[in-house]
Amino acid sequence: MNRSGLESHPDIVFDAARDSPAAIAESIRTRGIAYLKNAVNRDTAAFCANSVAANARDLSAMIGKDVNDMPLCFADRHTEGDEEYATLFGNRLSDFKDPLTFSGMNPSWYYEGLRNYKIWFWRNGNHFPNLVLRAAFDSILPSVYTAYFGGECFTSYESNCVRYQRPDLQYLSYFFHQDSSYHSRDPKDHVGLTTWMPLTDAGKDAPGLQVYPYKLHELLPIPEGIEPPYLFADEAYCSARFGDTLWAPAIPAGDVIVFDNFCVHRTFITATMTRERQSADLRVFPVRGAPDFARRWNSWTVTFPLQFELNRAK
Ligand SMILES: O=C(O)CCC(=O)C(=O)O
Ligand SMILES: [Fe+2]
Repeated sequence: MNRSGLESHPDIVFDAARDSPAAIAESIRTRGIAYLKNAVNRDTAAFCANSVAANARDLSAMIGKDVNDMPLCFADRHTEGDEEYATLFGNRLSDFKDPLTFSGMNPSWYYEGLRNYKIWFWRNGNHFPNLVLRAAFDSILPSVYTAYFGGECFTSYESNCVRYQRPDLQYLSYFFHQDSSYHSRDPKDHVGLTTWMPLTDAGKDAPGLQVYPYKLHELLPIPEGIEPPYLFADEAYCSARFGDTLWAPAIPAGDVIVFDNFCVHRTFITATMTRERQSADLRVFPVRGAPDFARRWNSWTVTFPLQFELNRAK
């Protein structure tokens, strides 16, 4: 089987320009996953990729550590000229500059206080240009989410992120896991959807994503002797059970993969990948029947059908 081609799984591949949100939602329901071609603006994605790389470099220089997982606003940056990319509320990239300048972050944010520099960004999500959110909101995705959940759903800024994968940062890559299994080991809580959005072409000469493209209903064992909370599933168990069936599509920026909380996946990274990849993860949960862990999140929240809610932010 061709493990990198779209033709090996035609029944879960859709085109955002042609296919209906209902058909896409049905694929996620029955297979746990849908691959959407042409889902978001490719130029915006490419611009955000460069912004993530530059912002990550600045952050690493500030804190003296490599990072590969940052708040969503790390895709926003004024580089030069008058970038025309649509921002969430019409604010201008040139007024924003970059997340470190805008926030006034200094190295103490990383090591002191709550020991998590992300909290300020999570709570202030509504003040950023938010190019990634704007690209997602302008796409078929909100209709897919509401079709899938059959009603209102939301995303909390802290459940989303931009990532950086590079061959030399392989030690920071993600082994087999099911999203949300860090937060809960109760299958009833695993009602959310993840949208994985590469900002560069991925899966060929830059790290991609590898998935088990069939519906699962259970949470996989974590390694023996590990006490939850823990994100990763047992490596040997997953390789033995899923090894031959894993799919790692070559995916251009502009396409996305949407999958449910039971979908087993990991970073796909091989020795021949020489280029770096930036990507965004958006996570959406139903309003009715939201898991407790998602109710406890305390950052800026957006509800679909589209509604901006500031009252959760502290
Ligand atoms: O981007 C990656 O390599 C891993 C992404 C992931 O696990 C996710 O989006 O949930
Ligand atoms: Fe994941």
